[in-house]
Amino acid sequence: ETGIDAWLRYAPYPGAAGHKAFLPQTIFALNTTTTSPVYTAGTELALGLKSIYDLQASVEYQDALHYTTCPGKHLIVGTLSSYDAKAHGVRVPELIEDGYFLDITPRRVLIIGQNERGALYGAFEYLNRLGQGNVAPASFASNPDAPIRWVNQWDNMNEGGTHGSIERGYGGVSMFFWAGVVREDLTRVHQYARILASVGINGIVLNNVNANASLFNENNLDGLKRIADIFRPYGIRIGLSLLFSSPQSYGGLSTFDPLDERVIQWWHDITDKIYARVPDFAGYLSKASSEGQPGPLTYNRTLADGANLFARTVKPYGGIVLFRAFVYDSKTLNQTLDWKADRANAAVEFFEGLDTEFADNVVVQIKYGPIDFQVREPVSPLFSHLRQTPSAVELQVSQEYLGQQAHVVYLAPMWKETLDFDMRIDGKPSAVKNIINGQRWNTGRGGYAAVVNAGLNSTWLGSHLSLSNLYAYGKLAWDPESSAEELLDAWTRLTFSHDQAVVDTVREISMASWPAYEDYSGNLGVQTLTDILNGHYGPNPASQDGNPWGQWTRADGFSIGMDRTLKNGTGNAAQYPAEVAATYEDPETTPDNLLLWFHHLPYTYRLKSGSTVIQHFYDAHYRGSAVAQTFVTLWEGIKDKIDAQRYEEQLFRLVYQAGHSLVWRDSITNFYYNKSGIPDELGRVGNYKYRVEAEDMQLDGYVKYQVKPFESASRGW
Ligand code: BDP
Repeated sequence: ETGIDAWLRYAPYPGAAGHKAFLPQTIFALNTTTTSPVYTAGTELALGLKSIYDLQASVEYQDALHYTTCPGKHLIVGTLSSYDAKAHGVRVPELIEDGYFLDITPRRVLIIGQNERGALYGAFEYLNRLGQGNVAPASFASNPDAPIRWVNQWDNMNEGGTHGSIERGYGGVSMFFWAGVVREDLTRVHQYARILASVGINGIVLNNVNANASLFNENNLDGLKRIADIFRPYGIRIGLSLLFSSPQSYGGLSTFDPLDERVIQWWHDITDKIYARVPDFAGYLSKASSEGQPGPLTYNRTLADGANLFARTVKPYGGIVLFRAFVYDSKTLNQTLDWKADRANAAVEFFEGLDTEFADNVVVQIKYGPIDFQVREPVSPLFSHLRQTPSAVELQVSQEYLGQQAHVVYLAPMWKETLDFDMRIDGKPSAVKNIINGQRWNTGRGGYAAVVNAGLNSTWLGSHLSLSNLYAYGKLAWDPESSAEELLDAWTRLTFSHDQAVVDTVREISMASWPAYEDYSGNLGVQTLTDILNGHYGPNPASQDGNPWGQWTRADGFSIGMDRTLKNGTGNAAQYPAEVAATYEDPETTPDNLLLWFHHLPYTYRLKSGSTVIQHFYDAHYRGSAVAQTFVTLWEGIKDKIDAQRYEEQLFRLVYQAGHSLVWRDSITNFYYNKSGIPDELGRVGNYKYRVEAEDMQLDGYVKYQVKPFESASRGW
């Protein structure tokens, strides 16, 4: 198996024979339009029944149910408007947009969506149960926690190029674009739509946030229509990232000032052209005035001026704008000159005073932490500053700083920590999940975005195990109360096998993976300690200081960490609501795992665990990499229980991860040993007598190479 069907492979269920009596033989899908989600649901249900239970159900597509009493065991899938519940004596619980009612009895299955999309979600939920061998009666309504459940692709246009790259994509080239144009063959888009819809995703931004305006040429606009047509039967609407300076760089105007009439008109014209082709276009995503990207600040306009410019163009069509809070000015960050400079402060500072200024169809999209997708960050303080403006959390399925799919890192536990975190705004319960779903302020509703960056690789993301993150993302956006373990177990059964040993093994590896990665990469909130200058991949703690991105550790010979207190540091702790601020202001009350995020402390500082900072570094790195070694053995234990192709491909990655975790361990421990001069109490650091040095080997076809950073090789070569 290649992995291409992800968790929708509908593998034959081992106990199929005994279950058949409970399954429908006829499916009534209440929409005859082949491009409707309800029609899709009918086809998908038939496929699942055939594939999982070898049951050839017939599908009857009708616009309204022709029968008062349906014959035989049957399934009805429709919407509140196509299915006359009252006439059939059915009481449907309250449904909100995209929600569904699933009623399974031994005689019939009823799937009623609040809308077409909801019906499709109900169908996928039913199939999810069937795939796990669950045919038991059930009756419940399920409503999404938030209306925005989007994925962001960072696919490049590669205009004038010869390929279709994806920024921070580790699963192959773009399925949408190739050398500046929309691909002719969009087969994979169809498969991707199916996977996304099955976990409740309802929107997708197709192109890189570092956007390119060539999407707007007539040919590409027609291409967008083709893409939207593929997503529509799956209830997914497309959106686009915008390059703020397009009116000038692409449109030939002399300005891109968001308040200039010509600029406004230009964006209206473009938007009209898009909607003429894609009437259900979801809206725009904007990265502006960030990391060298043009934006409203170029003209001394506010971020709200920028967001509202786009918001007004899509408003008549019901579109929205996701305006990213990832705004900081890398040029002004200069750590050597200004001890108080702090990129973590930027978002709150830039959005200061703007809460009342945004148009009502603007949602601010905020990365989970104040810096950038690190292995451990506190929740972004901006979540507590927007009371009138809806917000969405931005997560990253693409493991940019987290091993880039070469390392297994199951992210649901990390995301849940973010979503559950209580900001205590005004001293009242204010969990992030209840801020983004609109409950906390009772204003607009925001939601969820995740950078996914799936590509043409048959594994979609680059490795088989990383797909659990996409599954869990969709499910958590639907219901943030879901348990990380339960999601994982369901995913494993659907993806690999029902065998309990497989389920247990994948669980053991996955649940240990984020803590292990944190242990062997960056501890105590010091950030991931990857190479900052280039790929964000392997260890390079030296690159964490003296870079223009403000990802600093401020490590010297005696101490380490960013002082973000109000008292002595950058004041970042004070950007949080009072109770949280007080916790972070004092090292005694700051949780150990964020200690160096908020405080600059001697290597000899004692943690709550009793260990010193430096000894914790050493211990954690040895512990984490030791855990990574167990992944290989665990995986080998299920060799005969899953298909050979996926077994071998994943094994290859786990062996690699085990090795790379040692590179991580030795690099980081060596680096801080060299810096601090404090030896490891257990005498491990710097002691590499077991190693075979490449430079001692007889090399044929290899050249000697001085490794940078030097500490990544035991003797530098
Ligand atoms: C950083 C990525 C960069 C993105 C940027 C963003 O390294 O490729 O453009 O975030 O989110 O993490 O805009």
